[in-house]
Amino acid sequence: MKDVNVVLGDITQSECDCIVNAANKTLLGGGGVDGAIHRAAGPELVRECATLGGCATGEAKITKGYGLKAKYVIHTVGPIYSGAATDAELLGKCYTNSLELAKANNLHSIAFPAVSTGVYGYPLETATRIAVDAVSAWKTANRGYPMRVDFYCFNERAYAQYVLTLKNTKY
Ligand code: AR6
Repeated sequence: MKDVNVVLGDITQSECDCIVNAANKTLLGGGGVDGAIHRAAGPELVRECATLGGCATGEAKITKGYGLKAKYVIHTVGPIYSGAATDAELLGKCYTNSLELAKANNLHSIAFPAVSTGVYGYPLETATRIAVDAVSAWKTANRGYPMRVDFYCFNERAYAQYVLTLKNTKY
């Protein structure tokens, strides 16, 4: 897919215009990538997050990036994996709504973690397919708006899964 990359590494080091946080509904921080982003951004981030009134599953909200290299953080809340049909729909919405919010703010590069695949238990293989398909559909619908997408993978297994999924996708 044009302008889509798979990166093995720590998303807090990304120099994209915005990075996406796999947050929880409170937006007040947590473990995993959420904890890492808040640590790297510094305490101003949680102060801004506290003014946002939380975030529903599948939705996204934007803040500044403070101490991060990225200028903005887009906070999205993935579904807690349950096996229900709505899981996939909600996870897809996380990607689509994050991309929409980035575009609404005139941003042209975005880094995503593998939302819901850690603490929230979403099986990696399915979650990767949903992430890639959502980005692909959004790019098709937004032809003419340049947007670089970096999928950040925190381990070799996730990296291999993203590379394979992108390879097996027809655009
Ligand atoms: N850079 C990139 N990816 C990372 C990093 C990092 N620094 N750290 C972890 N990952 P998780 P979730 C990967 O659990 O499943 C939090 O407590 C990790 O390997 O961070 O959406 C929130 O507050 C995994 O592949 O997010 C919520 O309560 C992916 O990021 C809850 O966890 C997501 O794992 C959200 O759970």
